Amino acid sequence: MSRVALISGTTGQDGSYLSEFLLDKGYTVHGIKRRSSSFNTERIDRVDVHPRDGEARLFLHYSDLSDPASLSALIRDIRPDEIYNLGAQSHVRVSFDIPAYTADVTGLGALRMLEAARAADVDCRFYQASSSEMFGSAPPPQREQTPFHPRSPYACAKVYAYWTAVNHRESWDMFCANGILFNHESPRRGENFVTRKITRAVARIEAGIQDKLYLGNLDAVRDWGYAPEYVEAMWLALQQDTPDDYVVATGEGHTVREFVEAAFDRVGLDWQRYVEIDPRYFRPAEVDALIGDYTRARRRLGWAPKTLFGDLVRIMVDADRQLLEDERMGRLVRVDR
Ligand code: NAP
Ligand code: F7E
Repeated sequence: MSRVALISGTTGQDGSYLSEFLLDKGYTVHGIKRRSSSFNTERIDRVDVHPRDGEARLFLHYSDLSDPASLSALIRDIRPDEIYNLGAQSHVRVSFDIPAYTADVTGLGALRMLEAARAADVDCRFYQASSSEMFGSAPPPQREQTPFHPRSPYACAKVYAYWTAVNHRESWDMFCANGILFNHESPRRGENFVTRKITRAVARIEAGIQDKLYLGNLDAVRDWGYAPEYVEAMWLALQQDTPDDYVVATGEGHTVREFVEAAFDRVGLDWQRYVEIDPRYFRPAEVDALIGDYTRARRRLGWAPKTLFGDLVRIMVDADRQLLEDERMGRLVRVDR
């Protein structure tokens, strides 16, 4: 019998990579997709039938983290062995514009999933997608023991979800693990996060169809890793004998300015001719520097990052150049590029 996983946020960057990872391991994967007025399954359309045996083992269901009845019904029907709660309003800047919605989906959504699992009385393990944003203004390097100091409605919601998972572990003896993941990127990254915004702009500027790139704070330091590697850490966190919380990071910090410079360098352009600062992209409260210490993940999960900053920039710029080329040639465009 194949193991059964339920993923919220299946249609997002991490959800799509995690679905592929679990299918490769022989899991049956159930994903939550939410209703939207236009297609939102582009990232996982390519994996709806698993290539190994031609048999569909990825199933998508309409539900929503704001809708407890549908979550309960789904968990009761599917009876998953593992639940990965990746769904969220995940944009930090946007969370200042829609704070109550962010708290509801990103914070209370975790509680709804946990309570639905508890009410269904299924013997399952629960992964909560926690975030380095919870550390906020705590100075680097940040590790599991570092006190949280959230700096946005998004980060506050993630702190609530983190403690709710810990509380379910302590109160109800549920197997709940938090992955405290630092920024991780890929060609599937949403286009309004800074790395993808930059790599997409570099490809368009090189092709002559964009002339400027408007950005906010170039001094922020982030620890950027490669998303396909980070989903393995999620899975590993649920394969341990006892549940715990893990920082997942590269341990390297770089400024947004360094990312810009490296991305323009890749195509032989001088970034200073194209980048302008637009204060609209500044945040009411900024997180200045996030650099993770992943010692616990390395020791206990045997996990370590393989793709570091320079390779990540290259992968993303090259993917966006290829995507643009495919679009211009009218070729079938796949998210994986
Ligand atoms: P993402 O690409 O923004 O994906 C978010 C997913 O959540 C999407 O599938 C989205 O659906 C879904 N979602 C949004 N609102 C929902 C709702 N009301 N009900 C159900 N699903 C909903 O995020 P990601 O980068 O893959 O990140 C995955 C998780 O890890 C998120 O919880 C994020 O906060 C957290 N995280 C991310 C990072 C990072 O650097 N990427 C770091 C730490 C933690 P649509 O496709 O329909 O929008
Ligand atoms: O910003 C600066 C911005 O939006 C990174 C999410 O996945 O990782 C992500 O959150 C930095 C910030 O990611 C622009 O001010 C400058 O300092 O790419 P970002 P984030 O806020 O770090 C964490 C770990 C998560 O959990 C989140 O879900 O870049 N920045 N100029 C800009 N950022 C954006 N988006 N756009 C700009 O124009």
